[in-house]
Amino acid sequence: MVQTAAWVTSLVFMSLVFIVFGVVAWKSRVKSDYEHIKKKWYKARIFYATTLVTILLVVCIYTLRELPYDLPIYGEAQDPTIVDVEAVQFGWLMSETEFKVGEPVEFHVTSKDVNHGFGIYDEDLTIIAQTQAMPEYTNNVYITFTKPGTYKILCLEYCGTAHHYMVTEITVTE
Ligand SMILES: [Cu+2]
Repeated sequence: MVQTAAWVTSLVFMSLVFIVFGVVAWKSRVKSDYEHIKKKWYKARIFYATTLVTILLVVCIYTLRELPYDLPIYGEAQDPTIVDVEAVQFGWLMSETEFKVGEPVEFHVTSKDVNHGFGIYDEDLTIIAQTQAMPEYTNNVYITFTKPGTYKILCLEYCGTAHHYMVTEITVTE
């Protein structure tokens, strides 16, 4: 169904392009005075350019003013639980693995050896947060778990022959 719709849409647009090219080619054989058309459409061009730049500026200012996006989602009044995470070939060293629903958690993620990826997965193995685990650098992940359960930490970056063993679990209780 989608494939047929894509085919039909493509054919319609290809025909349109073909027709437009044909008409332009046909018309180009006739000499005519373009001065008034030029004047009219140069004005339109300036109008569209100004409108576009204005819209883009407004959108940019509106969407980028909250940068950086990695700010904690919890309020400043709340004390987050700081968890030190160290990735090693091939496992995870974590200062804490048990959390409560609604408790703001701040993972400080680094690596002892090579680049790894720190990915938190829920019970359906859907990724809910991630960052890079890099040697000599700490990345922060802020998360407040909303559902109790056993979550998995998987390495997201191929880091060596036993990369697939880099799995650990954390538990979240009510
Ligand atoms: Cu790894």
